[in-house]
Amino acid sequence: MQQAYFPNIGKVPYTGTSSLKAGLNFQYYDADEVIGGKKMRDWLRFSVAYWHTFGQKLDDIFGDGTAIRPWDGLTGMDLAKARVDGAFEFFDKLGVDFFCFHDRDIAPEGDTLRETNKNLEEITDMFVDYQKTSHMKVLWNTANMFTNPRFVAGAASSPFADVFAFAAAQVKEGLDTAKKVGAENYVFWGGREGYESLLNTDMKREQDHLGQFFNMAADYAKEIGYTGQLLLEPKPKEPMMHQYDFDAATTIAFMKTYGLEGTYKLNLEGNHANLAGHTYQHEIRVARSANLLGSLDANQGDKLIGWDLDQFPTNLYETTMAMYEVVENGGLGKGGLNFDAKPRRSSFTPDDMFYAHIVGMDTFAAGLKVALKLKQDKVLENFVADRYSSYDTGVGANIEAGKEDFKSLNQLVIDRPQSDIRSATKSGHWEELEATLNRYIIDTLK
Ligand code: XLS
Ligand code: NI
Ligand code: NI
Repeated sequence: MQQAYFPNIGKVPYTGTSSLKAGLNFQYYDADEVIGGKKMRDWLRFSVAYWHTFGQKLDDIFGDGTAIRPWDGLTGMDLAKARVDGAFEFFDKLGVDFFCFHDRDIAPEGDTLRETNKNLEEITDMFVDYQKTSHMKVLWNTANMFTNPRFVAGAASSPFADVFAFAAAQVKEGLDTAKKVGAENYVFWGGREGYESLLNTDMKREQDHLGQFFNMAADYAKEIGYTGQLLLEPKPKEPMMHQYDFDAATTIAFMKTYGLEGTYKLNLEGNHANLAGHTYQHEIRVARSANLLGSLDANQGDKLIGWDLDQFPTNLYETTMAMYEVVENGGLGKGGLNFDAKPRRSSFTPDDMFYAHIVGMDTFAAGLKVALKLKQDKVLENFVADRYSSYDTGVGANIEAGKEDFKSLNQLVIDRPQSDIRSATKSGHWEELEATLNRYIIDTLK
């Protein structure tokens, strides 16, 4: 490391909850503490998103970037290299084990793809060197196929065959990169894989091309012996009016249509869930039920602005329920929690980069603690088991065993009076469960 990019910041320590004031310390995240049979770092597998943390200028559609960064003033490959040095200092001081990047986050584009790849490889050589002297791993890498104007109408779903070829070449390099840096996953987020208007779109043809593209990618990964997990990241819209990988359920249907369930899993993001009209927990539950939970992009949206804001996660209820699903899943396997999040435009100093990650990590660590306690006491399991217990014996068990039909069931209920059938249902006690959840959060974190 040539110079310190964050000279005023040391390694972020774990201090526990002795102070009410937050600072450059963790109050809940104690990386090596074993809870629920695993170290916290292994439950949570935190990852820093290269684009937001080292690329963001913190601009918005009405205003220029506000970010003050140690590499301001540099350009081109000098900027790219300074960011690598700064990034590895940041990872080390924050105490994370993983990072994620798009190809275009780490190096500038040249005039041809060949020149672009050369720039990219110079930077990934630096990654590989740093990986030898640190414990840092790549959670996933991906191809940015939405910024360059050639992707105006999509990448693999573009109406233009040459653009499909460019996308293929870019993902080929992406998978080679994944193998080179040992990425545990490779992600496809279909930034512009959707449409703006059906008036000019052949939806079936675009989806067929996209399905074919994912199969070609899986074939190439196999051919080069890349063994990481391939992931699709659903999002309903933005920048397109409609994105084909709308949400977990839609993407699973797409995967089944194009024979991708054996080779791909899902990467799910909190803010994307909200844009699709779901909770984060819903999306994770859908994936988990289908055995397709791959990895998580950790961020949150805002009730007051309906857009992909990529806020750092600070909502304890959301992180508790997300971690509840992760605990039920037995962990995240090769996946992790990638902070696809940026500080607000008004939080523009370099130490905000630390504060933002610290609150995200602590909020997920706190959520993990509550989730494990809920699970240990079987609070929800017992309630849910009782709620469905009529399927454990008698006619319920017969239905599940396929031993009943419409005629036999008709026979069973045709003469039963209304007063009698009311006694067959039970209250869901939603509010009572929420009160219990409040108690668990307050008591576990005190
Ligand atoms: C955008 C997506 C993007 C992916 C990676 O909304 O979340 O950041 O995670 O391309
Ligand atoms: Ni997003
Ligand atoms: Ni994302």
